[in-house]
Amino acid sequence: MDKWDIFLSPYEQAIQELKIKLKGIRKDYQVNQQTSPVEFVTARVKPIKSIIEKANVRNIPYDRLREEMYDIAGVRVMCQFEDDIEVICEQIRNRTDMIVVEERDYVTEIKSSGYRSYHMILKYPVETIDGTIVILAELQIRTLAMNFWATIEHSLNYKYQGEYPPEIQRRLQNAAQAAQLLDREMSEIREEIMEAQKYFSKKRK
Ligand code: 0O2
Repeated sequence: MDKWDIFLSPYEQAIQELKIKLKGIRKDYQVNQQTSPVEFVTARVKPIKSIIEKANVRNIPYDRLREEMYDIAGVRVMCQFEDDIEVICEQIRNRTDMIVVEERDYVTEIKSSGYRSYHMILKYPVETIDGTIVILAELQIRTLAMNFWATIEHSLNYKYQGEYPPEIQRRLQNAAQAAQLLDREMSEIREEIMEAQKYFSKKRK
């Protein structure tokens, strides 16, 4: 095993546990016959190449990575409606198995790129054979529309490294506004949608 495998092992464990716990919230709402604010959950450990690149840009030495790089473990929760974000945040804040150390509200404070999402930095204890290791993890909470935009922009950014041709830049800004409008429109008919989904899930049973 090389040093990266050993270093990343608690992060791998953390994302698996966090995924199960966040999916558990969804299940809990369902068994209580309530509509879940959690639609689906994804998680990843940052690739070694990206960790090294970010550490170089931010001047973070290897032995400070655990303290200073908070998104080595990344978990993403997608929801249907913008109001669900706050419901999920409250659930997370009230838990005793993870501690929220920072919150970044890019839903209200939209990034200049057009990016919208709610971020929480968590302290999460991982039990290992050498004792408890407390790691930092980044939880991103966003609607399906926010996720659609961010996923597309992320892959475009990979190609253009942030240096978008003006036409693409303009279209991305338009798409960000369209995603925002979509969230707003869906929120307006939220009750109708939820009723329909309740009816649909009853019928499937
Ligand atoms: P990946 O591939 O997702 O890991 P800071 O300078 O500390 O304020 P930092 O560290 O970039 O900024 O943190 P921030 O702003 O909270 O964002 C971290 C993550 O949010 C990013 O991780 C992305 O996942 C997402 N994100 C932030 N801004 C954008 C954006 O404009 N477009 C998209 N698509 N995603 C964004 P990484 O490490 O960039 O990437």
